[in-house]
Amino acid sequence: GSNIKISDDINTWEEVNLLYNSALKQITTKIEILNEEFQEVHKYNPIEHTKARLKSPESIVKKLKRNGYESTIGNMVRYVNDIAGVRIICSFTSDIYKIAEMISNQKDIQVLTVKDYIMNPKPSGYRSYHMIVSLPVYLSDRIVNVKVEIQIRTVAMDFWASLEHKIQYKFEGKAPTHINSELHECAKMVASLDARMLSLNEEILALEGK
Ligand code: 0O2
Repeated sequence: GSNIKISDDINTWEEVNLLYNSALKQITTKIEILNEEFQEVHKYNPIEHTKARLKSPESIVKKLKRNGYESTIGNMVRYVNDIAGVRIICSFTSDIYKIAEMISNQKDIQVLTVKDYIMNPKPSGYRSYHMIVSLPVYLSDRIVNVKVEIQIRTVAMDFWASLEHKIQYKFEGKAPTHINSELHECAKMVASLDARMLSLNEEILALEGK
């Protein structure tokens, strides 16, 4: 209607909470619908499971501080891209790209950035596909575009990332060299496991004539 004003103005912590939580609900539903549709058409689930979380106020403030920004609502909205975060876990690397494409094709979703840490793993060995997207949240008097970070990874990548995260947390990011190189070795094994599982699955699909 004529009353609708598109604005990215978010002024209070309560508004941050409300808007990012709404964005999380919307993206979660969208992903669920895409998964169900995919299941209908292709007779298999590309998504193993999904986790959604809002970043805690403490973590948001910590991240702003780490990047040299004052803790204001404006800075949170501008510089913290993962206040709302969804993690999508799937079986095969090929599913990751299918899911990413389905999400990008949604008319009301705008993809702001993509980081493909599968093609280009992080120095730690970390692999995952990251997208920052923006989607509109409809309030009573305005539409606010809200950012959501989507991480898409295989079960094996998730297994690795969970342990690595736990280890880095324990050592406050300064783990002993032998642990880091062991983790890096494991990351390579995960990549090769993913590749072998994928080709095994493709061979089976070919036999089934799919
Ligand atoms: P948490 O606790 O998961 O929320 P930045 O977001 O500023 O760190 P960038 O480049 O904007 O940096 O974001 P990036 O690297 O695309 O994504 C950051 C997020 O990806 C992290 O969030 C982690 O969830 C995950 N991630 C990135 N690198 C690694 C890694 O080496 N190991 C593991 N286990 N996870 C990683 P946060 O906010 O750092 O942490």
